[in-house]
Amino acid sequence: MEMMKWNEILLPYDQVVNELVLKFQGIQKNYLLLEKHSPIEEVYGRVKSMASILDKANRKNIPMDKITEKIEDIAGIRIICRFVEDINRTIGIIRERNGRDLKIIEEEDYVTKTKSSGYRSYHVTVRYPIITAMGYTEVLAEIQVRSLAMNFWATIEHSLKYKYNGNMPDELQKRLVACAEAAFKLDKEMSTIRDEIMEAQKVIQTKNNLVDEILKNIQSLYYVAKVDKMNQFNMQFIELYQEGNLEKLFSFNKQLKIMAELYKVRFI
Ligand code: 0O2
Repeated sequence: MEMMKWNEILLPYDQVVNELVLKFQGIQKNYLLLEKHSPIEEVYGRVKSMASILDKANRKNIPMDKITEKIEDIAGIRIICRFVEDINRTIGIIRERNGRDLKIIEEEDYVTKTKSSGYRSYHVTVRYPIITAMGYTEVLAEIQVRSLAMNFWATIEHSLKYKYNGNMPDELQKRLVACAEAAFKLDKEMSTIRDEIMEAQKVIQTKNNLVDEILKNIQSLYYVAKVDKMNQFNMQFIELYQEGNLEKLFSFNKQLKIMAELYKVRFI
């Protein structure tokens, strides 16, 4: 297969990865704005390298003209969740899209059916429609959903796999399986203090959103209020911010809103 053809083959995958990453990041952002716990902690994606595609084709005896049909993870999306419980919620989000902007082809549950390597993750293979400069097409993409601990383990194990090129010493393999069990235990422990962690996360998000709002409100008042008054507000804000008391920050924002009414400024 010529070089140019590869570029054409991989072109839609690049766009699929970008679109899907953006969509899941959008959902994560929604949760943060609504000050709710987001099941999605982080999203990223990649197009499989040509070398890795060829390796897999070789390993699985896939003919060159069947690569896009048979290799399901040329476009790969990884969604990382803070807690194991969030994995199911995230899968629910993906299932909600089924028949809308994507079609689910297959689900593989390596969270409950752990691989012999110790690997845990939930894989959803989807068919995703896309329009590129070359026209309409549909390509396969693999969405991997896993917890932070599962991701930590998989990342380390993956690089070791590369290092040993399929000949990892038995002893190391055993230790990795033990590490996977430790990561699983960590996930279970974290789940027991989930409510407390989520509460702390909510307080941080409320504070971030409030600070954003205050700063935008101060900015709007700058155009109409007296400079001295605004400098005073700025100083007051810095003091309150350093003190970190949410109640005081809320009532300071109220003051800004009263002032906005006086000056007839439209606030957020
Ligand atoms: P990359 O892109 O470098 O991550 P199988 O024949 O079923 O074992 P298959 O057909 O490749 O594997 O499908 P599967 O099981 O869905 O695996 C696809 C991807 O899942 C892999 O991509 C890995 O990203 C991840 N994965 C699966 N098993 C393991 C594992 O034991 N350890 C780690 N770290 N990751 C795993 P690739 O092909 O490895 O490439």
